[in-house]
Amino acid sequence: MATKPRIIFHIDMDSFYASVEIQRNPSLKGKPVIVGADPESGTGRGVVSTCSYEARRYGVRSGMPISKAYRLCRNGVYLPVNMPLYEKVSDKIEQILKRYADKVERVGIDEAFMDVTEKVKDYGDAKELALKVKDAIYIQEGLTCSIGIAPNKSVAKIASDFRKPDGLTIVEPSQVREFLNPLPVTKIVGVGKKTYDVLKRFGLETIGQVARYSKEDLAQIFGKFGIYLWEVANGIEYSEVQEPGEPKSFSLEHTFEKDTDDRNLIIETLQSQAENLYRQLANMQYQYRTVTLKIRFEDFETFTRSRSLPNHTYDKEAIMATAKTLLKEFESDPRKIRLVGLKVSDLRKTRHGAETIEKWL
Ligand code: TTP
Ligand code: MG
Repeated sequence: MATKPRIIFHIDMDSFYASVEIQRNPSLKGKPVIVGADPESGTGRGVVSTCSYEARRYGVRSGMPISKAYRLCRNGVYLPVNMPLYEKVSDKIEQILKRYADKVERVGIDEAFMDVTEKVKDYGDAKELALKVKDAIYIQEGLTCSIGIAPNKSVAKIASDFRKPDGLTIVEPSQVREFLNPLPVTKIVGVGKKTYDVLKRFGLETIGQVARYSKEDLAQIFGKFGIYLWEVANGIEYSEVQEPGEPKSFSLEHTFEKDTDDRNLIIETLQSQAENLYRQLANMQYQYRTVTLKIRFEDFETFTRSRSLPNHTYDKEAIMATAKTLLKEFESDPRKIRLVGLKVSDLRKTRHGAETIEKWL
């Protein structure tokens, strides 16, 4: 079944710590603000955590010793890091984001992914939604952010960094390759100085060069990371937006004591698995959308078959009904069955407790 291409946002706050400081003390607005000063002396030791865009014009950058920043920008305002404050603001932003997407994955204090595939009908719609998110953050917290919109996480992440501050960069599926090709390979998450030095030795400095390089050779050089690089470079990276600790699926398997062709026994086993899975869903407060049946025959040949329902659902009976439909394909197979398994996946957190769900059924 063809699935709808995903629409992923990556949100990254602009000069985050510095912007929070300016928001709290508006007299700093328009000034070069450098966060990371030694709390005792105000300047001197320590490194720059971040700085306002005004300070960046002087060449000040994250990670630079404060002493160097001070030489570059003597009229800057140097402030100590106030982590509890930034964490509080970060939590509030997460709450705002959750209003606009089913899934929000925070990946750092000032960035997050959102999967809005189910919320919008196309990229035009996604743009409107992104503007709403930007407005909400600005109105509630007085902060600007940059958003990248793309069919996968890695491209969305690169896109949010493409135009900053207060940027919005949209890369539709058909534009992914042309967007990525000219960019330096260091734009890919995980490509630091060491990886870059190796890639350069192979003549790979742009993402396009990596995309056209052999996947096998990259795997030889970098192992699994090489495959990841190649996939990202080709715009075919499919990792999901994942809430922390969020399970991807619930599944159960049962190996029969003796291989069997007893249809009643098979159905009963699946029925008990379906009920058990439903209980797990209800307890953990998840809806599901996809049901997968696994069958292993006596000769160990194993099949999995999945079917997605039109919508996410709490429906207890649909687990078994779907399993039965999927089982039909194997009913004419003369081999005995060794194992059956059921899985529910494509999960979505619900707002209702298990008791509420029970009452509905
Ligand atoms: P970034 O998003 O990398 O930087 P930023 O938000 O300050 O600026 P930009 O507009 O370019 O996104 O990092 C987020 C926060 O993490 C940043 O505000 C401070 C902190 N940080 C450090 O403490 N040390 C560092 O070296 C970097 C890069 C960030
Ligand atoms: Mg940022």
